[in-house]
Amino acid sequence: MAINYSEKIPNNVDLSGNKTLQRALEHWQPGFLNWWSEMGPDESSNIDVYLRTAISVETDGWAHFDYVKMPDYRWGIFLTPPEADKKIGFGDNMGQPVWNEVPGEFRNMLRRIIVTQADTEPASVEQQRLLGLSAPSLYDQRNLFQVNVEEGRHLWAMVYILQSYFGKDGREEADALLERRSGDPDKPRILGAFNQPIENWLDFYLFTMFTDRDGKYQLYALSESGFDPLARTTKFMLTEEAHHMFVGETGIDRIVLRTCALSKENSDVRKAGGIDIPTLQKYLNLWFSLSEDLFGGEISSNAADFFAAGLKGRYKESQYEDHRALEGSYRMTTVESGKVGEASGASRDASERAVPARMPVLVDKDVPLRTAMNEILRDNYIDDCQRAVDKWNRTLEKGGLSDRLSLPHRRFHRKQGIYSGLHFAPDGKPLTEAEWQARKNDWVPSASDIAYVESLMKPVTERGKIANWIAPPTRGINGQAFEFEYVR
Ligand code: BYC
Ligand code: FE
Ligand code: FE
Repeated sequence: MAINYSEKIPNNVDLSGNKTLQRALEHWQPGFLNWWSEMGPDESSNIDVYLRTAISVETDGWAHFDYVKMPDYRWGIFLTPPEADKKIGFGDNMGQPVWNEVPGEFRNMLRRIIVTQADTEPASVEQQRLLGLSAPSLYDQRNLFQVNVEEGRHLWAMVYILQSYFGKDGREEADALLERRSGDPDKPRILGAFNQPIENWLDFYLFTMFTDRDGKYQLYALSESGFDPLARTTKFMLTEEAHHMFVGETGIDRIVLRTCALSKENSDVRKAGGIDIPTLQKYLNLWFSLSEDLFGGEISSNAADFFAAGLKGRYKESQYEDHRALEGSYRMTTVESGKVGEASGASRDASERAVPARMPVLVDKDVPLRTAMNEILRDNYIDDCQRAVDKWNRTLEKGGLSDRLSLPHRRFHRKQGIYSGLHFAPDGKPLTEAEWQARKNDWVPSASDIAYVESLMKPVTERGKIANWIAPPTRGINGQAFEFEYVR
């Protein structure tokens, strides 16, 4: 499974042995490079970045570090090795040999999953396009670029599958991936969070913390797939994903650490040029809720079909005993049909009485297990996010601040699923529209919060120096010091 770097497209899938595919991918490559120069990191084509490149797919020692100009990065196709006699591990086809071709009856479903996954990769690069110009340090700038080139490689990973297994449709989908644009009203990216602007480095750390972490859970679920090429490619993507989440989780921790230090200089952290914890909490509320939406509806027949077919499993399917999930149910809090009821009690002013202030009525319900697969994956995800929040809170405690961060309730600020279109407080309490309007600036970033955070985003490009609002990392990349010239 050695990676062949002597070819135009580095790969460990014997691309030169499949001329048709090789031609199709070589045909797509210039389009990708055009897209990268147009939509990739701004003003970055001529700088040297200390990047890691995959040299083998084995878990130990797969990475090589060196200075690379990003347009010269060797984007390629890397799959983990096939396992002998591998069987489908869940769903209706459990126990049958895994597929190495697309099963005809599941073709549309599978294409849709792969296209959705693929679309997020270039989207995130587009969203992060301008951040390099305001990086708080060379170390952070380098990490941003590392994430960007690897998301580009994830696009390659999915395009390889589309072009290898989906014929003409696959080639058309591969082209369309380079045509959609994050946030474009006419040709937007597919999923909500990938059309949301990432305007500053606080957005970036929270995105890599929360949104890339959705990627982790989705990729884990796809790495269980009975369609083996998808399982093998997502497994390797996961090894790259770990660094993206590291950047986000430690980025927030370093902000928290710095805020603790600044609060000793001035109890008003903003006056000391830092990011106060209430502002951080609002940004956290925003990105966590946007990322929760990426798991789809709580009750989903799509998810049930994906599971039944054996295309998309659960997180670490082997942790479960029953891999068919035909029996059993999942208890969740839903919104009563008709969705909203009269607001109860309390005096309301005339304007609100004219339009009755209505709020959601909650009711617990058992749903068939297979239809709850999105929610089950979201549960795993929320536990993982909580672990990180607990860690940040230990940093706050050690730093002598009494503020604490928390995840908002899963009902808060949702745009997908059963809670969408309704209003809930961060603790999950139902709200009327008027209550939400009155309080929302306390819960998600207001225009003045955004302007304040924006005012901090001044680039620091000197070796060993860092912006005032964030602490340096405890160690550098690949054993290098923080002072290392990560970008030149
Ligand atoms: N925004 O049954 P439902 C990553 C649509 S991140 C907009 O509830 P389903 C990365 C849905 O498509 C990981 N639309 O949902 C991170 C459906 O549309 P139609 C990406 C949404 O299908 C950082 C309708 O609502 N990978 O890798 O069970 C940087 C009702 O659907 C959204 C994947 O997502 C939304 N948030 O599940 C770089 C894996 N949510 O049919 C990269 C592949 C739902 O009415 N995707 N809809 O037109 C899937 O497995 C599923 O499609 C989803 C949704 C989990 C996304
Ligand atoms: Fe990715
Ligand atoms: Fe990622």
